[in-house]
Amino acid sequence: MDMPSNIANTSKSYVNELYVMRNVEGMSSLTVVIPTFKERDNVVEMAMAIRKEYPEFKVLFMDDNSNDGSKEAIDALNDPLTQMIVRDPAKRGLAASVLQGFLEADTDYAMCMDCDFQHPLSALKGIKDRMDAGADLCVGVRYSRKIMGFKRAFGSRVVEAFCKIFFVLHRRPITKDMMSGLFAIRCDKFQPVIEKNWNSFELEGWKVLMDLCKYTDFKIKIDYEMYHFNSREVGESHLNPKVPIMTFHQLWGFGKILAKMLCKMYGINYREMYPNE
Ligand SMILES: Nc1nc2c(ncn2[C@@H]2O[C@H](COP(=O)(O)OP(=O)(O)OP(=O)(O)O)[C@@H](O)[C@H]2O)c(=O)[nH]1
Ligand SMILES: [Mg+2]
Repeated sequence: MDMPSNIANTSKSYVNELYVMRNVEGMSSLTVVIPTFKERDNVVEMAMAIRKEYPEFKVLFMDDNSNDGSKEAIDALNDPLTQMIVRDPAKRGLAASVLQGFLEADTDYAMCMDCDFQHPLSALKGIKDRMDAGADLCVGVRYSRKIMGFKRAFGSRVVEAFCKIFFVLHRRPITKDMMSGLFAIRCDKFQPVIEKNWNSFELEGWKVLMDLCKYTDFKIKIDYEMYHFNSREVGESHLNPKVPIMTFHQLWGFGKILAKMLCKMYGINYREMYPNE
């Protein structure tokens, strides 16, 4: 394929060559939003793996001030479709990172996924195809959670079932995997919802999909893509006792009572977590 000389001369880096060779005529329609905290050992591998499989996707890392060289490593790739935004340390939060990334996206769709390869890259194609076919929201659904270990997988199922009951009672939409960290949205439909409800979201929480279902004010066309969930190979898990507390806190009034009870159990100060209540 002949490359326009002005583009061919811009960079000799591997990623840029891939970009030029395979994407020069295409426009990105999807941004992969990846929240990161201390993922130095994964970011470059992730950026390059996505670029290789999906030359036209934009990649947006939303980093919570890791200060571990992640930003420098991503900048050094010199990939025009990949960037890392380092967030305000005072506003740290996994959900805040994902939601801000969704607002930053200037493509038709935005998808979130983790940076530790637990979500297989092969699933991204199916999700994108389903969005192209007209879905507002496509949720990646894990075939099995066994890889998390029996206790955690069981806990995840029980908490999810519990959350679903609350959503049904409050007449809010549910999805097959409410806890999934792999899903895509239509930006034109969801960005206004995020802007309007920013202060109501559980911004430090982890269950972003659940909050989007909670606050969305239109009938969502939902589709699903099944995938095999992997285990984290490199880097450290960030899971901590505050995660289930924040998940319960998303469940309206009764959920907040449960969150307070969990705080007592774990010896965590609820008032410090939610000073405005
Ligand atoms: N921006 C941001 N990203 C975070 C934060 N905490 C975790 N992450 C990222 O969110 C993603 C999911 O975190 P993980 O630690 O993998 O959580 P998990 O998948 O539930 O746990 P494991 O199964 O043990 O890996 C990863 O890409 C993390 O780097 C945070 O406070 N801010
Ligand atoms: Mg993980």
